[in-house]
Amino acid sequence: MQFEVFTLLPEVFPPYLESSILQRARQRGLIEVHVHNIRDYTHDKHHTTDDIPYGGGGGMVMKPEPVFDAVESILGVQPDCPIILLTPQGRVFNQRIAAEFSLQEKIALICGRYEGVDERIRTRLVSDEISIGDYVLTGGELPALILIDAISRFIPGVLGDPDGASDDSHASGLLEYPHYTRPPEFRGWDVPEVLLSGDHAKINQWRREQSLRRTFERRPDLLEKAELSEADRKMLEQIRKTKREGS
Ligand code: JBB
Repeated sequence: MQFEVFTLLPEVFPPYLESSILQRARQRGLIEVHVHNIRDYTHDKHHTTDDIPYGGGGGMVMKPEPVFDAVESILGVQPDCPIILLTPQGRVFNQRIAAEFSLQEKIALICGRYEGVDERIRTRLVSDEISIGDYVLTGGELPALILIDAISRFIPGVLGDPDGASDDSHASGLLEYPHYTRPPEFRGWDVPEVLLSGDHAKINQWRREQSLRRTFERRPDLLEKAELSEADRKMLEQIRKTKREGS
């Protein structure tokens, strides 16, 4: 899969892309990330990428010409891949959207700066607007890296194991159960007995209960869309009951 990134801060991408899993994915040819500096597509002496807003008011707006020129010179004038603008005005990104984008051969990511972009970029160039959450950032670069990371994990081979992204938090729609590793006792704090028992049926049952309990306590909103078995529903009813009794 190919990511074409358009940004005024190209230097922030390599350090993250050169580390760990994404580096390996790139070396194996599973993903390619091409970062383009929007400033290279300006034509004036000062390489201007922003301007004051029509109608007045504060702040600066990203000019349309350099963004259109950059995207069109890389993708052509009638691009057939998604062209994503990272913006707090977009649909909120999640695991389902990541999985959908991972089916694409190529996607473009446009990183806004200043107080936002000229509206014609949204309406005449961009196909999708995506937000990573309800907070304000100084630019779309970190959101773009988050999309690259979350989407790449769905590409077969990127995680290096055949199970891929299927076992994660959010894959089943539930939060993960608690994880422990050695030592079995650390500063007097023990690993739960069941995990040392070797009884895998019991371990799986314990983990499922923990996932349900955590999701109920921390993210009850997720339970509405989670895939639950009849046994899960019974377990949840138990969890709800013990909560009501205040234990
Ligand atoms: C950015 C977070 C953009 O597109 C907008 C907008 C509003 C305020 C600031 C910015 C800067 S770029 S991308 C994700 C911020 O409405």
